[in-house]
Amino acid sequence: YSFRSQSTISTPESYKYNGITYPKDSYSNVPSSILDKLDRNLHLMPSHPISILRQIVENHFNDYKALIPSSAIVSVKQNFDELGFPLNHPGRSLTDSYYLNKEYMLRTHTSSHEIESYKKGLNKWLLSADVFRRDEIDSSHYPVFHQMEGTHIWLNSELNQLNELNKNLENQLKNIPIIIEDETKISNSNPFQSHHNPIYTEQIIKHLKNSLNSLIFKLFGHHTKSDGEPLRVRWIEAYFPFTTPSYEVEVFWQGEWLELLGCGVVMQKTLDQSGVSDKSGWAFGLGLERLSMVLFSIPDIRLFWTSDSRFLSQFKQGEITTFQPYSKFPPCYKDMSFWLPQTDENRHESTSSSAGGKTLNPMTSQKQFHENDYCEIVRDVVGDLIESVTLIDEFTHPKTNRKSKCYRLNYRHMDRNLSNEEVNELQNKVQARVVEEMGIEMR
Ligand code: FA5
Ligand code: MG
Repeated sequence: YSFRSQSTISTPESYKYNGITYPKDSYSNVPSSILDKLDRNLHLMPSHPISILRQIVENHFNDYKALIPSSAIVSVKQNFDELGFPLNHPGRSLTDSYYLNKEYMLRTHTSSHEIESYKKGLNKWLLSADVFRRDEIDSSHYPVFHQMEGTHIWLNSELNQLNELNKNLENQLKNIPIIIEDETKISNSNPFQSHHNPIYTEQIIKHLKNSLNSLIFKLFGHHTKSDGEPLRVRWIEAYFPFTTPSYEVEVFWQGEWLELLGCGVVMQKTLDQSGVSDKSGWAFGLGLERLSMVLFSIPDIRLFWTSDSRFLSQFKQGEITTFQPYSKFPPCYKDMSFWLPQTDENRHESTSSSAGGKTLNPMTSQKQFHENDYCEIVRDVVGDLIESVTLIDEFTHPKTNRKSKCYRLNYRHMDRNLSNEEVNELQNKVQARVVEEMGIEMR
């Protein structure tokens, strides 16, 4: 792991948003194409699938306060520091996150709003927003997606009510065709918090599980009835710096376990920082795209961003309906083979302190190849016409030790045919940019 900078991708001269200017520095890596996404607010367009799902979850948890944060720009403090992310956590890297500058970034998760929400004195709330992560390119990854955070906390003096609350929830869950496979256990690797009364922590965990299981049944219930097979839901152990114990929930869907959300018992330190040391409870963070793709049968994550009415007109507020694909236009792929930059990185690496995680120098080992940097340039040139970028070959020259990679760029327009000339032109542009900005050499 190293804290590496991406290449000089086309970023605006300076970052201005809502009348605030964010001076650029060596961390700045938000391309204009991503900034343009800040005002799209898919989660607020009434009959967009992301928003439909948000509203269904909000209706399910109808006594929770629904919050919408005002801006995707948060401080690094909010997104990472206050939540206990160690300085060398990979999520902080410039290859994984978007920074306006050293201090401000695009939130990578809705947990970045936990503390400000607890500070409002709210005990039960849901918060939905767009989140931003640099990532690979395929049908389920897009640099912007949506999450919903949810929490329920109680005054410690009220935790004795939990037993009763759980009984009620368990009664509601009684006769539903859902198989819950609980693979979690109490263990040292996923510990309770030392100052918590374990009897109450167990009740909090039960309440978390009951609440989320009932949501999952609400969302998937109608699917299970149609094919007669009971839905399988799995709880597994997880790790997050801001919860312990921590869990992930998966559903068995079309032959695979699909991760829906992360959750856990809120770290007391988070509540202390929010001025509510006398409370404890649970939190979860749910991926809205991932759930929508399953529930509405949406095959490609780019479809959420289309303005084509053949997509948008299919959905109605309050209803989960199956997407009817309109004619898919043919793909067109082009391969690109290149030699990675010849670096003296081994020498550099051993003298640099970045590996220790203390000095975060983004310029260190700038020439190292990272796939996210490559994908970012592809997205910057090609926009949503790129469907996937796949590594299809990799090899090291036996004599020179030079490394080579071959990527297949799969182009497809959602709404029309692409001509071969058009794709060639795009491919050439990508090629010119990656050669110039990543120091790689075409083969
Ligand atoms: C988080 O982001 C934590 N903040 C969740 C959390 C909240 C834990 C509160 C504890 C308490 P994670 O990176 O696993 O965790 O993302 C949470 C969910 O977002 C995933 O389960 C998945 O549904 C969705 N998600 C994550 N990455 C992507 C992606 N690249 N594309 C689409 N959905 C994603
Ligand atoms: Mg996860």
